[in-house]
Amino acid sequence: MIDKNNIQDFENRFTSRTIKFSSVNAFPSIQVSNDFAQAEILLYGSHVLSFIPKGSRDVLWLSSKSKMTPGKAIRGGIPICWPWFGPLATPAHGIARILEWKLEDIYSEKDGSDTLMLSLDCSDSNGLRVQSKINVGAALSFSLSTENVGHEDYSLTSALHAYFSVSEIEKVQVKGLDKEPYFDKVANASGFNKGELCFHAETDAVFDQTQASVIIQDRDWKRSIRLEKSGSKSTVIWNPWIEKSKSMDDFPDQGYRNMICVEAANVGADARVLQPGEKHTLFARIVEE
Ligand code: TA6
Repeated sequence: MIDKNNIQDFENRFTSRTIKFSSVNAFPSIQVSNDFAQAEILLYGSHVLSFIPKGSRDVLWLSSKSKMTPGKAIRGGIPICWPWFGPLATPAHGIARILEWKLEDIYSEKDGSDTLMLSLDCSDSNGLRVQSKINVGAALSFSLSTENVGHEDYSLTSALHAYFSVSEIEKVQVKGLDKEPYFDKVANASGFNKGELCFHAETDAVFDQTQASVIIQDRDWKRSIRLEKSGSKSTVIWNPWIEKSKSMDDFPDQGYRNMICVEAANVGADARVLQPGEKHTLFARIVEE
């Protein structure tokens, strides 16, 4: 489990009006509540569970049936897929989301937002170190910086696998991917997107030539969520729909109706080969408009 002294150490060293330490099940968590938003981040997986802009509702979706047990991925929030995406190796989506991260620092910025920095040292196994920098303000900003401290090239694939909360999936459009090629993992075929994305069936689309920001437009809740990114030429869009929702024991049967995954990524042709000593940062900024 997480080294509680690490938390205790911070509780002793760190007093703040806007940051408190708590726990979710047995997972130590950091609760941020400032003038802009509230958020909860677990040290487990450096996992953002929620981001609630002041006066609004949670931007992120978290399954009511999510496991909260060591070694299991959490269903919802922003799981980190790293240092591989999907079934490239075991476990699917890599190890970062099911490992204990070290809390490196927490501080309040001059603008009143709050920043957390966490790290994971896997140099003994794959030669990689990774650091997350999470800023909670009017927007949620997330940097995932990987350094190859080993002696071999490493082909890194990763994603900030964000689950966004929506009123009703068939009332949602995703904009920003017009005229973009993608691979349809459901049809196992390439496609070319025209206009906005709408959702009326299982969707698992990998756009691997786009640096564009994406907007999730929710007609019922009258809100738009913008996802901006850098260090990424791939964006993954996922909704499991009916049958796949039923097949996952950590996913409510009707859960697909109230979520959409839009993931800033480095996947497919956008994999990043890190030579020894090289670094890469995948960055996403999420803001409700
Ligand atoms: O990002 C889409 C995806 O790769 C889907 O293919 C599906 O597997 C989803 O991730 C969830 O994966 P998980 O391992 O978290 O159940």
